[in-house]
Amino acid sequence: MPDTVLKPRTKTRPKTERPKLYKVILINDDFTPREFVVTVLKAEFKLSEDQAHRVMITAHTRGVCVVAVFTRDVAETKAARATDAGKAKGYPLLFTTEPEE
Ligand code: TYC
Repeated sequence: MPDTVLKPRTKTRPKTERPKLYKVILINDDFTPREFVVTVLKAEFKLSEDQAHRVMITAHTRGVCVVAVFTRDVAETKAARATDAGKAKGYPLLFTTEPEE
């Protein structure tokens, strides 16, 4: 077709918003038994015995350890449930959350 004027097409890719992720952090204390920490990590965060043991030891020696990252809701729910599991046994076990950079 002569003199066909083509409209420039700039393809706009719809931006897929990725939800912000939150870290669940395990805090060390002097009272919660190591084995109990491992049990909670396995139950609430689906870690293997090996992974759970490594996370527990890291928190034990360094003071804190990142357990996993989730969307905000999931991170907060899991941190609260894991903290409550300790509280139910009279332990000061604590999990917190913080946004990823
Ligand atoms: N420090 C505890 C002990 O010696 C074990 C422990 C590890 C507790 C990690 C909490 O986040 C923790 N019994």
